[in-house]
Parts: sequence; structure tokens; C-alpha cells
Amino acid sequence: MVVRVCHPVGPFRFMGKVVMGFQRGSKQLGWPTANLDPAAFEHVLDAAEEGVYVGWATVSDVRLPEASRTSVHKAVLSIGWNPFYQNSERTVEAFLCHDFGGRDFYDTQMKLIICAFLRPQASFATLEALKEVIAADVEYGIKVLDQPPQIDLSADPFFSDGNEPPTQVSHHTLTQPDSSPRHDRVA
Ligand code: ADP
Ligand code: RBF
Ligand code: MG
Repeated sequence: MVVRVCHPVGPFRFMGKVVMGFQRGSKQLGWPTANLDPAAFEHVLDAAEEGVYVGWATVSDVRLPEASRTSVHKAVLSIGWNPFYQNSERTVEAFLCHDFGGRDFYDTQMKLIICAFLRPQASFATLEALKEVIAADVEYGIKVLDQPPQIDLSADPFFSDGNEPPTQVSHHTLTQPDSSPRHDRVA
């Protein structure tokens, strides 16, 4: 059984490029994730931060339709080593709750605010089980982002700042608020 909570964290602000990953999100899972350049988080996050989180995101690709590049999108994020795949590199990757019409936006600048922890990362018996859990995370994440204090961050000045470099990245760690094992097999 997958238990979700909504524990406010941070908020933590990141800015960096959208980089290429293993291309599994869209093709295998049906959930594309914009992967943040590790340079934007590798000295900020530590191992305890592995988990599924929610937040808000913008992407600034001028080739995207105006609504896609000017709106602040809800984001449901995975932070960690993806235990189902046993990755050797940590990723911070965000499914943005917006229809980009099949367009990619690699190499573009992404701003991310991470504001609440939902659950630890886990491994699953099948790919189908992982897909179902991600679908439920997204459904749950959309709802909690509509509530305060999460919703207030969609209007954070961070998103309306110019394109200056990410000088204000927080150096606090994201604390994982519960003590459940992070790699338990849940399905
Ligand atoms: P990768 O492993 O390279 O991250 P994915 O299969 O996860 O590949 O696909 C992610 C890419 O899909 C993103 O970098 C972005 O360019 C694009 N994309 C399209 N729609 C979305 C969306 N709703 N959320 C996140 N990324 C999206
Ligand atoms: N990967 C895991 O191995 N375990 C998880 O519990 C897990 N949860 C995720 C939840 C969400 C909302 C998202 C978007 C991704 C999650 N992933 C998880 C990451 C997934 O394995 C990854 O996005 C793909 O491997 C593509 O990089
Ligand atoms: Mg991805």
C-alpha cells in the first residue's frame, strides 16, 4: 500500500537547464519528466531528500506556445535514484501538469519551487504498478497544490524575476518528514 502525506518543505527554489535522461518517462511510463541539470542541485540536496514531491515550475523556451512558456505549471516531482530502475545517478525530474502538445523543451531554462513531500521513493513488482502509482501521485499532487500554503507559491516573485543566474538557491536541506524505509517494495 502506498501512503501519501503532504508535508510542507522549504520552499526550495532551483533554476537550471532541462537535460536529457534515459528517455524512459514518456516511452515506458507515459509520464514525461523534465530532468533538471544536476549542476543546479548536486551541491544542495543530500541523500535524505529522495522522494516524491510537489511544486511549481516554469519553462522559458521561446519556441513553445505562449501559454506553455508564460504559465506557472503544477509539478509532481521525483528526487532520487529511481529504485525501480536502480539508477546510479540521482535525478530531480518533474512531470509538469500541462499539455505541451507533444513538444520537447530540452536545453531550456526551468525554474522549480519544491514545496511539499508526498511519499518516499519505492520499488515495484512491475512497470504497470509504477505507472499506476505515478498516476495516483499526480492526481493527489494536483489537489494538494490547489490548497494553501502550496497554492500561494504559484505567485512567488521567483517566477517573475528576470533571467538572472540562480544565486539564491537555498542551502537548507529538504528534510524527509517521516521515517519510513525509502526503498521498500510496496506492490
Ligand atoms: P528524459 O529521460 O530525457 O527526461 P522523458 O521521457 O522523461 O525523457 O521526457 C522528458 C521530456 O519531455 C522533457 O525534457 C520535456 O522536453 C518533454 N515534455 C513534454 N511534456 C512534458 C510534461 N508535461 N512534463 C515534463 N516534460 C515534458
Ligand atoms: N521511480 C521509482 O523508481 N520509484 C518511485 O517511487 C517513483 N515515483 C515517481 C513519482 C512521480 C510522480 C514521477 C514523475 C516519477 C517517479 N519515479 C519513480 C521516477 C521514474 O522512474 C522516472 O521518472 C523514470 O525512470 C524516467 O526517468
Ligand atoms: Mg525525464
